[in-house]
Amino acid sequence: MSMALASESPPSAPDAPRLIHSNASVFIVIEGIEGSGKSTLIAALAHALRGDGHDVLMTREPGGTPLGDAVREIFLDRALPIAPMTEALLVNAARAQHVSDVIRPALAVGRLVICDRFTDSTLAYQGYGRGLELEPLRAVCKIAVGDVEPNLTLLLDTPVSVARDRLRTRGVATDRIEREDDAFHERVRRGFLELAESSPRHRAIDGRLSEKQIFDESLNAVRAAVGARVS
Ligand code: Z5A
Repeated sequence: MSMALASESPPSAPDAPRLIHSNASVFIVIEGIEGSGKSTLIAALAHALRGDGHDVLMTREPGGTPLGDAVREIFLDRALPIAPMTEALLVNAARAQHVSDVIRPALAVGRLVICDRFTDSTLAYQGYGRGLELEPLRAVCKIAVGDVEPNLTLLLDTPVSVARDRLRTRGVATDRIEREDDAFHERVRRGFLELAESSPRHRAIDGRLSEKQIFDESLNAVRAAVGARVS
């Protein structure tokens, strides 16, 4: 994935569409295992939503701020042994900064924020994947985010074998988490699904569908979430 920092909308062109939901303040999160297609979907969604007139901010975790990017380097470093609870605390330290410096201010001025991963990733990877208890993890996440919650979480549910094949084709070097075995990634996938099934603000989408099908389904869900915010 290529985003280094939270990325801003380009300046408006003279014929840019009028902002039709300038105070929508919508927070959309995209979740899924690595290689599930999140970055691909987010780029297409941001383009379409800007076409709808939204002031879109794309961001990601871990990352989104200079501190978040520094934590990301440490977090993904293959040479560094990191204990499960340290992982959870590192990503949540970065998340607290991200919420305070980027997400909350963007929502406060009515922007539409799309974030690649958020608290579900901690529950799925450090909880279901690493085996940490979920309730303490939820408490740590809550400290990091306060009252900031996604209006909609889209889960790209993609089989581990499919995601792995895609990453092989993409040819990017494996990081500290990606190199975990298939059983780990299966637990993470199951975790994401359980979290999605237990909440009305989640929508699971079959990650094996074509990019176009996933995009269409996701855009409809985002537009419905925006509609619910502004009506
Ligand atoms: N992590 C954690 O443990 N705890 C936390 O709290 C948080 C994170 C926040 C960050 O990895 C790692 O941090 C992550 C979890 C952990 N580790 N893992 N595993 P990252 O940010 O480096 O990467 P990622 O977010 O996991 O995913 P990614 O590599 O960026 O993949 P993606 O965005 O999901 O997929 P993509 O790049 O859009 O697509 C992959 C390829 O598939 C690409 O060639 C596409 O062209 C292709 N593609 C996409 N969609 C399709 C469809 N529909 N059909 C066919 N091919 C497709």
